Amino acid sequence: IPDAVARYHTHAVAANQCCSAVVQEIAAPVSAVWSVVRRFDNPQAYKHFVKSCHVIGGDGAVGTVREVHVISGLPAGRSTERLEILDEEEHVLSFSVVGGDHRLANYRSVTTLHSSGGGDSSGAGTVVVESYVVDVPPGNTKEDTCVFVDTIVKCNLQSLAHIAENLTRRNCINNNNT
Ligand code: A8S
Repeated sequence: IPDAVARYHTHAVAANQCCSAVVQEIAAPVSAVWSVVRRFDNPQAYKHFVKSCHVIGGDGAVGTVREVHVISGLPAGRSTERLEILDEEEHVLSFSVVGGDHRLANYRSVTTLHSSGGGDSSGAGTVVVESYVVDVPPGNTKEDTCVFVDTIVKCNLQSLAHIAENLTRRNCINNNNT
């Protein structure tokens, strides 16, 4: 296991909490994936469950708070989230849930990007690791909670892959033309 993975994805998990991780391979360089992930103010760029997002405090640095509204049909309307880590060198973003009307109390996630594949830039890809810890809602099991959250995170990371891969394809066309 790379150092960075152990460092960022080792969580303290209390008895009433559950913890899991999702890994997604993306056929695009880390720079392209990071350009999407780093935008704490714009999660709707790849999270399809997010209807809108407004920064309600902070200047984009750690401590910035956003209010996310989710699409209808989910057991939630909004979520208030605080930026915990934004490391532009190591490509790490972490946020925690500090409020909202949903059932994922004390949710915290960490997303890290790792370059994979070919030594040359053309074949370079990215491995995304996203882990989280969350309180198990009263009346639910750890298993059910993890299935629910894993499903959301997998959707988000698959969508992230499509977007970053499309960005990369467009750049290739531009580079070949100039
Ligand atoms: C993320 C991850 C998650 C978001 C969950 C798990 C959420 O936005 C949705 C439904 C809920 O019930 C909880 O990276 C909450 O955004 C889609 C509103 C927090």
